[in-house]
Amino acid sequence: MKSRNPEKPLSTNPHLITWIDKMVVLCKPDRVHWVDGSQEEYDALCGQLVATGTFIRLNEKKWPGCFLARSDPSDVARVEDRTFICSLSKDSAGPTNNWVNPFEMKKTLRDLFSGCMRGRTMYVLPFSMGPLNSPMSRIGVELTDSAYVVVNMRIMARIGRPVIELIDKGDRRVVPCMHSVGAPLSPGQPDVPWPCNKDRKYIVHFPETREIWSYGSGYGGNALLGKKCFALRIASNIARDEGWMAEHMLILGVENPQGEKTYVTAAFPSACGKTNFAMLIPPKAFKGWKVWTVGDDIAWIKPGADGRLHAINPEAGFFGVAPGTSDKTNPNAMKSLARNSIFTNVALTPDGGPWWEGMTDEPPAECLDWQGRKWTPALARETGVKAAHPNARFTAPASQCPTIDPDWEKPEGVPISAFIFGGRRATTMPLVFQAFNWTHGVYVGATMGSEMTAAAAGTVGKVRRDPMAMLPFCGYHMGDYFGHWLEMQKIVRHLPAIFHVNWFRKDQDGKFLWPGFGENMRVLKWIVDRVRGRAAALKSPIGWVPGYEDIEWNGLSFTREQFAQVMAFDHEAWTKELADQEEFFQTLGDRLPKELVAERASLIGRL
Ligand code: SAT
Ligand code: MN
Repeated sequence: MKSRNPEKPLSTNPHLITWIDKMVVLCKPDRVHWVDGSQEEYDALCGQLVATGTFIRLNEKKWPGCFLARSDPSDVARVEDRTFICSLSKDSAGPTNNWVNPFEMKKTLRDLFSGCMRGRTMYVLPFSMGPLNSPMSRIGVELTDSAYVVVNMRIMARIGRPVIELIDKGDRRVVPCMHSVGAPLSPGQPDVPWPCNKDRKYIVHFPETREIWSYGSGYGGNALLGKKCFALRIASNIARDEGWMAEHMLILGVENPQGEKTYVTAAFPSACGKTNFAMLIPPKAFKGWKVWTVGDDIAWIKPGADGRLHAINPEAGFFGVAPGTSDKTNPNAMKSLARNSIFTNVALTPDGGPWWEGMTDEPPAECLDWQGRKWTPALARETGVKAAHPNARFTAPASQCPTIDPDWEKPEGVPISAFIFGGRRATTMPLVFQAFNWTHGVYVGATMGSEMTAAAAGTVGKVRRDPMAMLPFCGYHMGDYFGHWLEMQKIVRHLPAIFHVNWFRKDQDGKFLWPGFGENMRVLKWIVDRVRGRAAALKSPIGWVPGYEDIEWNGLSFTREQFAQVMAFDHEAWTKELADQEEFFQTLGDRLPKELVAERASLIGRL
């Protein structure tokens, strides 16, 4: 059968056209639409989503260009148990990834995708991860039957015609990304606002052939394939092969009153405050200090000609957690999402605005919850029901962030001086410490732990090992990934210093010991001063730590005792921590680099 595509292809690339033709035959969409990425097309698609009930247009006066979507209650987060790394050998995927033989999986997918787009439009969505003119950028084409995905991807990536131009030059490898919500329509069957497949979801990666196939979900990282699937799982494979790093890290620049700028990246697991940290506003006492935002989720990091590591943000937007975001906690995020943004699974106020827990001091007297049911504060008190889903998200253009760094789209990226690791830990981990050296830093990242959040389906609150915040995102064997980190010290002349932070330590009564948010600037300043050789530190068994005097306290009353508490070294907790770390290391078998075994031995010695 020849292509059912009546629309003229935007590309002349024969490989691309052949692949699309094949996929049209497989998926049998009613129509094919080539996404040009224009404003007119975006507006038309949003209009269509309003007409089909997927989108609700928000109050145009208060929320210009904004829409609200409610997902199916079964499709609200990433599905890690349905995420697969189908490398040729099981061993390459490693014990932390689900693996299925790629030939078997291809067969499964072929069956699933057969006719899966019946009654729907297949959108041909070309996208670039990274600025179009950056040598560090990578290109993909997502074939999707979801218009919701197309409009979200237009915010999250560079899409459309300019990307086709790059593809048509013919010298760029394209990552093919198949996506279907897995809900074909028979003739005359009415559509639902959030089509998905409740029972069968597959988020599949083929590292060797660099392909992504996603079926059954329309939500976030499951469906916006440029994000976690490409920019982390596939890119981590490419990066290992080519000697760079694809990391789950925010990127920010700290400018001091003298105008000196220092860039750092930070790896925290999903929903642990990366967006807040990336948009931090220094406390009043930090006159003349500024924090600039480069990215809030993913960093592609490559050795530059100057012997330093340089990072780009492969994304163009923020897909941030809404609950807890407010003018107090993150005014820059609030300004970023004030217009031209898409809200998914938040509540709807009577005057046509979005709302979520923590957005305002006073909840609205009444609203519709994320599933469109009536919600009141009284009802919430009685039943505990939330107005917004805990993993409700905003999709907002990065260019709208008031603190977006003037260099955020610089093709060669920004030079990185420090890597920061951190998790959500009620106990054990101090506010901050610095690794003794690169290898020790890799050990610190490799042993990271964090309480689980609503960003993934699963148990919320349980501590799990999440090395470098990459557990759900590393597209190959975690032991080899640690090896790659260690390798980097052989190819990078001026390595960043490595730090670990924990904003979430609690006292015996469950109260946070550290105020967090803007006050994190005090820790950030110490980090910057350390890498600039201006701050002192004390040697502790776990790394270099600041003394009380080494932190700037101007404007915050935080006593020596409080500092001692948030920095406290708890021998018993660390004994347990080490046992837990060891249990994780054991799962990696002989792929665990010897250097990390040695680091562990010296840590035990120091304790
Ligand atoms: O993967 S998502 O993009 O849905 C969000 C996250 O988990 O960080
Ligand atoms: Mn993330």
